[in-house]
Amino acid sequence: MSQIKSSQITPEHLYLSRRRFLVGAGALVASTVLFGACRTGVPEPPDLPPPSPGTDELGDKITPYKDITHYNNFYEFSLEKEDVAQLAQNFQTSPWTVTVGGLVRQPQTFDIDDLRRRFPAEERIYRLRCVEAWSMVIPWDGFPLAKLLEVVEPKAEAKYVRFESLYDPKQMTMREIPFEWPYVEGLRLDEARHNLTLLATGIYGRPLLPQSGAPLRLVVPWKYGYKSIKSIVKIDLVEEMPLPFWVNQSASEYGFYANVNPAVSHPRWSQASERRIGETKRRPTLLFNGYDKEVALFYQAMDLEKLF
Ligand SMILES: Nc1nc2c(c(=O)[nH]1)N[C@H]1C(S)=C(S)[C@@H](COP(=O)(O)O)O[C@H]1N2
Ligand SMILES: [Mo]
Repeated sequence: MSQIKSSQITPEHLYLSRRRFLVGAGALVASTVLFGACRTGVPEPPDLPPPSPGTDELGDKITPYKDITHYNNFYEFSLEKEDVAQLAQNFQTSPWTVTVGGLVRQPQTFDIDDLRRRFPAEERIYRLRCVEAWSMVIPWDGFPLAKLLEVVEPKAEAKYVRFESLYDPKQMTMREIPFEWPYVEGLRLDEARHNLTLLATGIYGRPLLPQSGAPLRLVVPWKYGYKSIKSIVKIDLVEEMPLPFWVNQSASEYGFYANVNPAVSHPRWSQASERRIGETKRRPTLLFNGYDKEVALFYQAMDLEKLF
């Protein structure tokens, strides 16, 4: 335990500015508990068997359910990955609506239950690579974002999709931190329409838990995890490039595209390798997180050093 560096238990996004947050958030943040430690008040997750075949298409093992649901980045609740599950356990995810509008012919507000009925979930086993250089393999249940976009009929002027998370300070515990809420993300329309781009409603065949972004979250497997915005309430088709939450906090460190790229370092750490949760040895990071065959065409003419 004593060998665990503070950099491993501190969100890398905030590593240098941690003191500032400690002052602001006080005891909540100071009560850091190492991953795997026993917590009181957190319902123990079941030990679910991973769906067959138990691996992704590269043969990488599916991450245990407990790790997927107890090591989370969800800053609306906490900066501490091990605390999110507990702090989010009473988050109200029903009733829930998602409003889809902007540059579309058929703007609509969808009830989450109608969405689920209308777009039956399929299973997608994807690698999730956080910009902090840890990763997991997650069996999602969900439907392609493209199906929802088809229903609302984007207009010709629509170039990007902008996503917004719920921000409800009555329920979300990170009230004092100096971030600009709500959490916002964006994709280029062609990226949004790619078949890999998923709106997830479940994990391991179970409905999403609050810590994972219930009841509806985006999953874009070839991009850093911060693009995969949680607990979505609003989706807008827009003409201008949206300003994502992390780009707004620190544009020199986080880009709009956020494509996983071992050759382009974060200014404070290398992206050449990663720590797969459950493994001890680091493993090399793959270009576009291993989805290069599917998405490389999108970025052929782009300078990925500049448009990171
Ligand atoms: N609303 C919201 N969405 C979010 C985040 C967040 O803090 N708030 N964190 C992002 C980051 S940095 C990552 S790595 C993934 C983590 O997803 P997971 O906790 O399900 O593994 O969620 C992303 N989506
Ligand atoms: Mo992340």
